[in-house]
Amino acid sequence: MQQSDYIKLEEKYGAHNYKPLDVVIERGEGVWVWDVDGNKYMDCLSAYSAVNQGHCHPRIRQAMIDQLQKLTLTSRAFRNDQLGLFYEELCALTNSHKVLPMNSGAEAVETAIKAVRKWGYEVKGVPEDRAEIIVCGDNFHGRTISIVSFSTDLGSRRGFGPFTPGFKIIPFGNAGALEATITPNTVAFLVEPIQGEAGVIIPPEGYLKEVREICTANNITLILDEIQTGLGRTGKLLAEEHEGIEADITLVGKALSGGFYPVSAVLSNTEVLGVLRPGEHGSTFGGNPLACAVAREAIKVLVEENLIVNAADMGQRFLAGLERIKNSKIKEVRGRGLLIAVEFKPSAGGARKYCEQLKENGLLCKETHDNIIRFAPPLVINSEQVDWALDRISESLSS
Ligand code: IF1
Repeated sequence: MQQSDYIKLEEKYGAHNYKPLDVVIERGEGVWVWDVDGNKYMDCLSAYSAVNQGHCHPRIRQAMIDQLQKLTLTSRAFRNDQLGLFYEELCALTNSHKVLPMNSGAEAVETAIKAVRKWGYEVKGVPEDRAEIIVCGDNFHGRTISIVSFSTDLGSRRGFGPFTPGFKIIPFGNAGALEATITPNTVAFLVEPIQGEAGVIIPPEGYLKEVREICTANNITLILDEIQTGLGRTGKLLAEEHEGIEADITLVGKALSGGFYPVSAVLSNTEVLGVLRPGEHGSTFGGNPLACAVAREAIKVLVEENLIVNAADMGQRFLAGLERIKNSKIKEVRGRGLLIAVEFKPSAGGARKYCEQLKENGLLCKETHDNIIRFAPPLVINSEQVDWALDRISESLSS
């Protein structure tokens, strides 16, 4: 089959809820992927930070194969020999007390919303059904009805009402706005340490520290959504470390499995998760032995192959190289670790055409919000590969 045949099938039978680049990938290894015609590309999106460990990492693949031979799913009606070890290793890595395992990132977000609401009613004393959660404009936390209920992106919410109540929206990066929006019914503040989908929006220095203090002073749960920024992406295990704070609830997903399997988790440094009792929350696949075996190895690879420090070092190299590109249409280059964005001025006519050019040049990336290209290669990238990418980006982006 030709690439065009695969594309025709997708167009004919698939819902059109995406507008992908027309590249049909059949194999991946490390930072590289190959299309069905054998063309090789560097993946600078990493499946939105789900393959931080690189495509088809051999150690994670082997752990999955080994577990596949034994046991894949028991449901949580019974126990299994991987779940407790997954809990222990994830808690040790993130200094957490409790874990609630789910599958997708959105499910982890929804779980956190349920837990903090219940904590509000049972512990904080908020009147039933009056819990308020504060979120930020330009947030991205997933695509369920409750989550898009507090999205400010019209494209994510138009036509999906009626929406879930109980959310208040404030500007990102403004700690004063948080303080001013708190009421006695506020149970949590949910925020991304760096807004990924919004275009790698980095808050002012000290913002997360201020937010942490405000939440503590007002007995409000700080929920950090690290589903995209976590697990080494920004050059720290968790992005919260850049400001030396600890969230009350941390959400992880994506690279938690190295891209082999949907695995997410809600991590709690307080007893917020303690309010959930048997039968009150769950999921068929949440915490299944295959997911846990894969995640345990994915975490080990992240730590033992020093991918977090590598992300910091290679991110600096990547950012410095991008800043040297001469193109009057570039508005800003920004990033932390290997979560990097190039924002174009509106006069540039949009970022998509640069993504198309970069594809022709052997590099895959994706535009976000029309004028921004996000560069987020797997954290296994080495300096030669960074320089290879910079050569091609410079070629494609230089005016
Ligand atoms: C798509 C981007 C979008 C996330 C954060 C929760 C979730 C995500 C910070 C939900 C998921 C994915 C979803 C995917 C594209 C990608 C994405 F931000 F990464 F670029 F959409 F905005 N919190 N982000 O980034 O996790 O349920 O998807 O496992 O929807 O197209 P999920």
